[in-house]
Amino acid sequence: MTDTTTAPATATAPQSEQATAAASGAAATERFRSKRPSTEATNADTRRVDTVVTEVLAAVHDVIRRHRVTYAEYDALKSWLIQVGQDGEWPLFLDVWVEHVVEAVANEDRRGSKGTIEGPYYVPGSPSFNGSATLPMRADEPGTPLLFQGMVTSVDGTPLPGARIEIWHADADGFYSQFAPGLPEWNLRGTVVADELGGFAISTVEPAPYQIPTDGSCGRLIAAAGWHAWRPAHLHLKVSAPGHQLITTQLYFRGTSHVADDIASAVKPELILAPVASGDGEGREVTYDFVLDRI
Ligand code: MBD
Ligand code: FE
Repeated sequence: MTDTTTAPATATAPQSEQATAAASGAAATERFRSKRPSTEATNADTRRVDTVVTEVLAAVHDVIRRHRVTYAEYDALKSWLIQVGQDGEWPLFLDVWVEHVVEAVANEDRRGSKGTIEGPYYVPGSPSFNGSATLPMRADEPGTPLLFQGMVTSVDGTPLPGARIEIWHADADGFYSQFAPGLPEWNLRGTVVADELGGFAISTVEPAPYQIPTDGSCGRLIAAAGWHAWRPAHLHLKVSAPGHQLITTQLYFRGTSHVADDIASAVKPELILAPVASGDGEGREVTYDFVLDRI
């Protein structure tokens, strides 16, 4: 491993502000708008729109008939849907309850590493490091130190030097930089370029489980339905290399809460890490290798 670098993180928001659903929802909505082309730009085939939308509506009609949905419930739905938009929580809602099926369909032919959902909190362009890095973090960043290392190879086992590993995750309080106030801009976000052997080593801290904000529309739905609001602690990753398909994935931690009942249905057995105590006794470490499918 070469080039161990640590980027200083720079503060962007005052520590005094509270994390609110409206603030992180608005940030996620804004982020989505800025990264995606407008819907007018996608070439929607009329017949496909007809088929898919007709079937979605038929499924809704069927539920209304089977459960004899009332006008009071219909009006409650209308006001809730309006509020989801006002809270900016459409990205959150869709990524928690819909994206996992889109991901399963999109990646069903892959032979390499498993992917899973991206979620609402990816930001492109994080600080870049060569081979081995400590993610940008605060001087007093809370949490158990975690060394996450491995190799990136092609499906035939060929190492992929120069592969890019983008990583982002919540802090030990469950907050993501750029979506909660008071965190340095790139806190716990980075891009690590694999070394000449395809290897990488990333020092960070273990993330906490993530609770869907309770004060917004998604939180109201969860409370109304009597569900829990939790995702298990996870690392988000995007791994890519020339000539290979980018994989978007997440990794979880064995034995941590909600690994078996993720509200976003995004855990797969292959994605559960089992870190061990580090040699230096300071924290934990784990090895995980990424295998990329060819384009
Ligand atoms: C997350 O951190 C996340 O990964 C997803 C999918 C939804 C909400 C919060
Ligand atoms: Fe997440």
